[in-house]
Amino acid sequence: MRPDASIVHVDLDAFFASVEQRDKPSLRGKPVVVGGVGRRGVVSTASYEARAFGARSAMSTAEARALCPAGTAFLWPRFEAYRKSSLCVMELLREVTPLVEQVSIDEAYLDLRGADLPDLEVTTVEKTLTELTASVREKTGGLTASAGAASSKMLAKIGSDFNKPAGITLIEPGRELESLAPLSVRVIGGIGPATAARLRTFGVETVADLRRMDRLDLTSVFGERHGNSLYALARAQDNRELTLEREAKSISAEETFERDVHERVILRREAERIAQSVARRMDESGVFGRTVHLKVRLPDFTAVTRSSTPSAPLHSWRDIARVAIKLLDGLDIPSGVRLIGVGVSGFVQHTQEGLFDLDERAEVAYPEVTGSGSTAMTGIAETEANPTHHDLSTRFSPSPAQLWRPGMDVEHSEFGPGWVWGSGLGRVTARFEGPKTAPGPIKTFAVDDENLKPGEAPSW
Ligand code: TTP
Ligand code: MG
Repeated sequence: MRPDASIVHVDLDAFFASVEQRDKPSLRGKPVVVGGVGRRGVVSTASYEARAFGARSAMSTAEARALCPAGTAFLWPRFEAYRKSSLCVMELLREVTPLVEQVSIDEAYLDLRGADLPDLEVTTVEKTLTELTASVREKTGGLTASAGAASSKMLAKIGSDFNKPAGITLIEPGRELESLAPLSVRVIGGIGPATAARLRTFGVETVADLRRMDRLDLTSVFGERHGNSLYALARAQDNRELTLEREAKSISAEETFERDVHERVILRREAERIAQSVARRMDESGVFGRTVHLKVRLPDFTAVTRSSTPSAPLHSWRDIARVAIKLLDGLDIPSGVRLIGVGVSGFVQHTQEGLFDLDERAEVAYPEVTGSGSTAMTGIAETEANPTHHDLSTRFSPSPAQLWRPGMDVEHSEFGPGWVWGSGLGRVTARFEGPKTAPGPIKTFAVDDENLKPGEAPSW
């Protein structure tokens, strides 16, 4: 523990949902749920308005739908938009101090010892946090951050969580234990619902209660490692420094063949096998990757590389293999291949496994000719327009290549930029507004209307 509150933790509030509300002015102040919107979808995050109804990260979207009122927006994630905002915030943090440890897309630790400050007194640190969160709000077009400052990482993180959203909390050096004592043990990172429930059976609710437990009791109940760490955390013992080295920037694997391979089928199979090993390692690190790289070495040892960045981050080996094989199919390799490699870079940290394990087919708004059952509307239109019967004739229309997912950015040749509000029954409804406009008009088009195209994440 440091003698000063020079460790800061910054975490954006309802990050994905706040970006949606910034970019879609008609959703400001309204319940917004971001995640997989299909039958097996999982909530990534909910706006604070939706949290009031009980919607939470990691809950099934079906459950969130049951909890939230009609008119709640259920949107697919737009990673490109989140990444742009995240980059902007991380840049601002690095202006305060070069000592920044980014821990996820919306969260980082800062070491103020690297900042250009006259001192590290409580008032100076507080002023720094106020200015920092104000500049985040200004430079991101209105996103809010919460921040905590303290003498250790553990306490800085507790601080940033303490007064969310848009809260600043400084835990005064020397008063750590007394600040922590009345709080629920759940504030301590590493104490999840299971540990908390177990502790409750011993009458432990607060950190003060936890401090009354013997080390021996803790280790006999929770095991040596976990028990000792609980003992230390209850005493705010945390000497971790920031980890400044970036984690691995890419994960890749390659295979050299015993002979030069000409057969595409073998190359594709090998690409799949390598994708599986890459995906396994990504899984172990809990990351999704944005860019897939393919490397091919020809018999004369020249290397050919190609890469592709799909619109959403990938984590399943099938998706990685699909992109790699597409790259492979685009190569002209008459002389055969000596070596093939597949890699993934541009990692996004995810706390939750299988989060975007999307059931693509469940999301296709227009069933294929062989599809059974009726067409489902997806998106907000489902709750707001409440279609009572389905036009079965759309079942027999050719399935369009373009999937209009609720929330995605679009561009219309006449109406300009907007986003998909809902789709179904051969139609797509878009709302034409952006971060810098007032709430805009809603228009409906045929799904194959040539004037409507997928758009880019807007600038704010
Ligand atoms: P968090 O910072 O945990 O959550 P949050 O920013 O949405 O809300 P809070 O105000 O409580 O900080 O996560 C950041 C983003 O990461 C979140 O907006 C969406 C994504 N995420 C998931 O995709 N799945 C999850 O289970 C969690 C917790 C977050
Ligand atoms: Mg957050």
